Amino acid sequence: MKTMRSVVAGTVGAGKTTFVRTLSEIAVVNTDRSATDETLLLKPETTVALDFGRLMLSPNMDLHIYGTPGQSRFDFMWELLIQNAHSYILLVAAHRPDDFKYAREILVFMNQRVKLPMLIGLTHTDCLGALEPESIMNSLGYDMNDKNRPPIVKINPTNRASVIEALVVLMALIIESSNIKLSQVP
Ligand SMILES: Nc1nc2c(ncn2[C@@H]2O[C@H](COP(=O)(O)OP(=O)(O)OP(=O)(O)O)[C@@H](O)[C@H]2O)c(=O)[nH]1
Ligand SMILES: [Mg+2]
Repeated sequence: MKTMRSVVAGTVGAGKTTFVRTLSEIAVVNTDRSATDETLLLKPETTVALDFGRLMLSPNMDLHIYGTPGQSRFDFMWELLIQNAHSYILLVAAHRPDDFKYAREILVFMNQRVKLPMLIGLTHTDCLGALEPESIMNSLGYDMNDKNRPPIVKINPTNRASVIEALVVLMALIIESSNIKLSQVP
């Protein structure tokens, strides 16, 4: 059995835990605990270590999917998870512009440690005040016209079809980065 490992990183409340729960075929390992600080204003619980889920990709390949904590005081978990990953998704809540700077800091953290296929997942695009992808990408330090920028996918983590769609984009990036031709994939 071959195992792919993907990490779902991103800002507090962006939807990382929800993404893992929606995708996983097994009961997820979840470490959400009562929020005690400013996160409490946003939601009652927050991830303190990791979320873990699993999905069969084929009879001989599975995907282990790990959600990170959003809070930077748990960044030792970001380190641990990203060092063992084959790819990652950065989730950014499109309706919380105050968090874009922090999302950029998470990106810098990851990119200083690994060079992996990754995409930007915009969540909460259905919410009031959601910004357009171009403006969010600018805040993250990307030029929309730059051919080398990561792909952006709008994701609703509560919707399985949406989560699967993002996963397909991620898998295509992994295949592209490993120089395997799509026609060779069984
Ligand atoms: N309307 C809407 N709600 C969303 C979306 N994505 C996530 N949510 C909701 O946002 C809330 C927070 O989601 P979580 O999955 O706990 O967020 P998280 O990124 O794991 O948060 P931390 O672990 O605290 O960093 C949940 O109630 C989700 O249902 C979205 O795209 N649209
Ligand atoms: Mg979480």
